[in-house]
Amino acid sequence: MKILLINTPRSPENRILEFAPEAAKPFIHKRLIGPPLGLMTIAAAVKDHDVLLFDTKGEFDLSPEHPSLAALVNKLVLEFRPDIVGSTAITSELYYAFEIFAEAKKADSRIISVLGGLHPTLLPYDCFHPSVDVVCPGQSPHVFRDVVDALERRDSLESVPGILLNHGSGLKRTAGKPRIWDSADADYLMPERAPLKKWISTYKVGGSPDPSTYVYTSLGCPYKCTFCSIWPQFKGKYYQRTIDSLITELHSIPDYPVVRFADANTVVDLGFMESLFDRILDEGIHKTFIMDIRADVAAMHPGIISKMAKGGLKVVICGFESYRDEDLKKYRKDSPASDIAKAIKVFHDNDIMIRGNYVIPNDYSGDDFNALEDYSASNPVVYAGYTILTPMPGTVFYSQVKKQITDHDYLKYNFFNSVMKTTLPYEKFHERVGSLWLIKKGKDVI
Ligand code: B12
Ligand code: SF4
Repeated sequence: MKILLINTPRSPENRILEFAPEAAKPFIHKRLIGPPLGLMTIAAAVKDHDVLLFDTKGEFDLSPEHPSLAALVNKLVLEFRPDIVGSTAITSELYYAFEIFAEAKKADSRIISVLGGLHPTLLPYDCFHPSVDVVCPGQSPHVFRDVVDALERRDSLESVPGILLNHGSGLKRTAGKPRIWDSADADYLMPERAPLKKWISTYKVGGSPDPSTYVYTSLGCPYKCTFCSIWPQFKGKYYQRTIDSLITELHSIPDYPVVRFADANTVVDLGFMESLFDRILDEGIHKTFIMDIRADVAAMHPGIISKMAKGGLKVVICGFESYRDEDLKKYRKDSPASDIAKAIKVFHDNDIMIRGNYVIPNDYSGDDFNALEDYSASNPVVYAGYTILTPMPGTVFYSQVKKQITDHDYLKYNFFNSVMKTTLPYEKFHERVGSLWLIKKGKDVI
């Protein structure tokens, strides 16, 4: 079968950038960079077929004068002539997946479109659209494989358990349960990186001259923060990969001196991380590592941070979220604000750069902004990020504030736009969030 996998472009909606003071604009995130790990894993599941993986994010970064998404898809379809087109979607990129499928079908009406990813996992029925034939929720490379096999055999897709099929009037789940698939351990699939060579120069973060790739050491998260999409995606479970498989993968990616662990929360099992970094040191693996670590973990376990620093950990992304314990309790962060200063010290003592992220709720008053400005300025980090506390569909926070949501345009669900009524006037609110980015001047994004 000929399979075309297309990564969605980014949503351009960014009210923080739009309303920020000019001086702050250079420091605000414009784009996050990196290869599409989910689709690379899907490509690995069907690699004995003829697969073309196309990264529109990389393409648009490489060629700022790029053609429209529609023109690009049209060209790809006419040149490659796929039987199946697959795409992936987080909430803010769902409409682009619809557009990709619609354009593909316009170019060739025989194409079967298959959608997967985070949003279809959390809200599969939300993906009902005339352009979508099949929805594959969950970690579903094996399910995708079953879909491809069924299409090749010309079997009905009703024979594939665990998918949703478009019946015209709605999506309907097929009967039966999909096979059990252990994405982190026994069934781990080494992502297909070779097809992304064309865009490798765009996968550089934080001013690094070297490209980076994503590797996950775990899936899911054992914590239950109300605003987070990841633990609902994995139903609260946490799956750890094996050290041997990680070491094999790290040895297999010489083109990528920078490795960003794509985990939600990398340091959960301290013993595992100790052993992993022992092996990294023993095997002479020299990489720059970037990972997400909670403030409480660094505050309580400085030893593991220095061990990882010796093994190449250079950048940490840390969700500070708020300077106030009452907010952190409300978010179920399970870490007091006092851990922030302790964590910063531990990271700095180990020469680790921190991207500390604060989330700004829509009910922030002028005084709240002033207090956060003071707090952030007295707890400085190399990069600080300030995004909007957004009720992502499928999260606990979404169900808590559902009635207060005023904007249902998914393009705005990327943490850069308030989708609820703000206490300050709408423009002023975004301007104040934009001004916060001046406090610590990160110049690029991670
Ligand atoms: C890597 C990553 C990225 C990468 C690559 C994503 C891409 N596709 O291009 C980059 C850096 C580009 C990125 C960007 C953004 N991201 Co991001 N990203 C992640 C991260 C860290 C890991 C995702 C991952 O690779 N997981 C591992 C893979 C294997 O799992 P997966 O993607 O779910 O794929 C599996 C299944 O879903 C399924 N599947 C996936 N696709 C398909 C397709 C088909 C056809 C099938 C059958 C199955 C299938 O099978 C896959 C393999 O098992 C997550 C956080 C996390 N730890 O989960 C955030 C996350 C997904 N990102 C998020 C967000 C919001 C963004 C941004 C909007 C952030 C921003 N404000 O800018 C931007 C979007 C673009 C931009 N503005 O620049 C949110 C999404 C929340 C939501 N509900 O929408 C997350 C959850 C982070 C968070 N803190 O909440 N991101
Ligand atoms: S915000 Fe971080 S710690 Fe909280 S549930 Fe999500 S991934 Fe886990």
